[in-house]
Amino acid sequence: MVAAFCATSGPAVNTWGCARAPRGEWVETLRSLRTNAGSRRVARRVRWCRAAAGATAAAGGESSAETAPAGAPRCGFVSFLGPSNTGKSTLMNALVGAKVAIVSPKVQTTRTRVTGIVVERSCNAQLVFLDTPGIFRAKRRLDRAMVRAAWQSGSGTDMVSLIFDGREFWQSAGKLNDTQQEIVEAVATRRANGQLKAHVSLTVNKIDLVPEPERDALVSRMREVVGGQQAVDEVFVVSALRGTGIDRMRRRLAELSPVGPWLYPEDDLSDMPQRLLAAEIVREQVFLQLRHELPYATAVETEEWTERPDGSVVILCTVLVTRDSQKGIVAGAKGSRIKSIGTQARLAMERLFDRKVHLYLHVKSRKWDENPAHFRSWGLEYDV
Ligand SMILES: Nc1nc2c(ncn2[C@@H]2O[C@H](COP(=O)(O)OP(=O)(O)OP(=O)(O)O)[C@@H](O)[C@H]2O)c(=O)[nH]1
Ligand SMILES: [Mg+2]
Repeated sequence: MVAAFCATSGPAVNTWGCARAPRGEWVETLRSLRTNAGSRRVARRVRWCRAAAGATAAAGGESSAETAPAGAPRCGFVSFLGPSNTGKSTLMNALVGAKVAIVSPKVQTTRTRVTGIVVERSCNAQLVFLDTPGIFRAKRRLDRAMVRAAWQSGSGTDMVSLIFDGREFWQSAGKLNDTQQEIVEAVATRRANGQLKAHVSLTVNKIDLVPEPERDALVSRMREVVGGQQAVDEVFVVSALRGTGIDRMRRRLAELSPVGPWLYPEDDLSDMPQRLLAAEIVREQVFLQLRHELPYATAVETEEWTERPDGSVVILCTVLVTRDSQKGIVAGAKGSRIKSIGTQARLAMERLFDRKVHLYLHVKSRKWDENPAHFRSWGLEYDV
């Protein structure tokens, strides 16, 4: 162990830097986060959730928007699929109205499926979003596992949304890049052979980065290129960062949700265990504060979570690197880097968990990227 650092409580500051929730009400804390086996495969999970709630409406089943009695509760699962860095996690946070997924300007930030839950009152609907790792040409084992998890996320959900970067499309003069093309073709093929029955939408994100006069033409072009390949039913145009188009998208997805009971308590914003969320919060700071390849060699585990009688919580997280030589870089001069990571992470945790947090960070070197148990704990397959 090179560094052990305790970030004790200070003034609570919102360090999330996420767009203000466009649904009008900013949800400040994650309440009733429940523990579950996050590693369950998506299709099984959706089925299980529905069975547990006694739901009768199957994904894409008979109880469609058209035939449902007015005001009947709805519950819809929506998975996101898209290249890395297109704003999937930012979009899910915006739709949910709270920060449940970590975000960074670096590619491949999200490593597993992350759930975000929200209620859309106008349709009496609960929406369950599955944010996924980005699709990219994966070489390392972890990358391959991430990409596979992303592809699997669409199975069994009611809706799939392809999240593409509008500015990138604009900069490429209206051509899909290889990854976008691969996604569109895969979706079209799966739809054609009946493997994918979900409603598929295309979400053009980062529209704020496209000059206003160009936007309509860009969206028409994208419809043409993607719609022409039988891949999508509908197009949403949004800026997840600015909140543009988010209300409309949430309402529409709620309308498309099958009739059935809500599967989570009304206040739930995610079903990720708190220990996993704590680790993710530290990992976000690792991504934001460390440079070059180091974030990709890093994983974070929560080793201890101890509730104190005064309501505070003691959390011990370990930052894992793959080589001894990387420990010093994570620690920084006189431990300054790990101290800064700890301070920012602790502030974010206090905000999220709505309580005082005593955060201890250790840095250890371990071949975590060759450990099947580590993959399993994140719901990822090892043998890919
Ligand atoms: N300008 C602008 N930036 C955005 C928007 N949405 C996301 N971003 C930025 O894009 C970067 C990537 O966002 P993420 O939400 O982490 O993207 P992601 O698709 O989840 O990335 P991976 O998890 O790596 O696949 C961050 O710097 C975001 O702030 C948007 O609508 N407009
Ligand atoms: Mg992400």
